[in-house]
Amino acid sequence: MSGLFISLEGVEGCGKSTQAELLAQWLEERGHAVERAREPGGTPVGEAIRNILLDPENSAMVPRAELLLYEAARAQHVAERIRPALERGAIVVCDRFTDSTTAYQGAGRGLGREVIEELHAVAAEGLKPDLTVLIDLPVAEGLARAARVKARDRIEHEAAAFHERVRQAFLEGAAREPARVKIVDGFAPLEQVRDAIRAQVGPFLASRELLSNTDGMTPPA
Ligand code: Z5A
Repeated sequence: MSGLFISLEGVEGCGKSTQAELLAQWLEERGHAVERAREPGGTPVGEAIRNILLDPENSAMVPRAELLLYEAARAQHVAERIRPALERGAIVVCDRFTDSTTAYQGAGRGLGREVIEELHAVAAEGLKPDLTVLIDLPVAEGLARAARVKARDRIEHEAAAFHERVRQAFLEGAAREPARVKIVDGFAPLEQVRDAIRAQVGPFLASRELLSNTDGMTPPA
């Protein structure tokens, strides 16, 4: 595959959606074909599953059913949109991917990393992001920001301790895979977060010889 797969991760309200759009625009301005994606969702089947997953009425959903629904939406997303976009040579900018499942269902729900990684291999057919930007933010700030813009969904109804486990799991994932997962401080002003993401993505693209205008950025060693 000739494209590039970038995911953005973090606790709710950390600014992923805002930054995913800014990153997609920046890449397009530099002449790249960009595929915008988000999980759960991104396809008609995935959006239907998303509605089930986030509906606060579905409070009886057990953790394993939740896990399988996220993975089912992902299987459809990878097959229908992500792989074809990568095969066309596009840069896929995805708001959440497998790291979210590891954090939310693995750590948040306590299902453990092993079973989840086996399911990733099935649902995503072994596909991993080339680069992941983890926008780290204290849980209380993220939930407060999210509450200002939308009603709380089923996951956001979870207790603060659940979201703390999720945040820690994201950070542990970044520590396990420092070459792929880059941490950006989400508490900084929006423009500063944007620039910090560009400072990670620009050299990465340059190292893949994809960025024609690197503005003097040098590839990482
Ligand atoms: N989930 C899961 O459990 N397992 C999985 O495998 C996957 C997902 C894939 C999806 O919800 C839920 O599914 C999510 C994880 C779970 N859990 N919850 N809840 P979603 O897609 O509806 O929402 P989200 O992914 O959690 O994101 P969000 O709440 O929409 O927030 P965001 O995208 O991170 O942030 P934002 O919308 O860009 O910004 C939020 C507000 O903050 C907005 O007013 C911005 O203008 C403001 N903002 C952004 N950046 C800043 C800075 N730097 N300073 C100040 N204010 C800012």
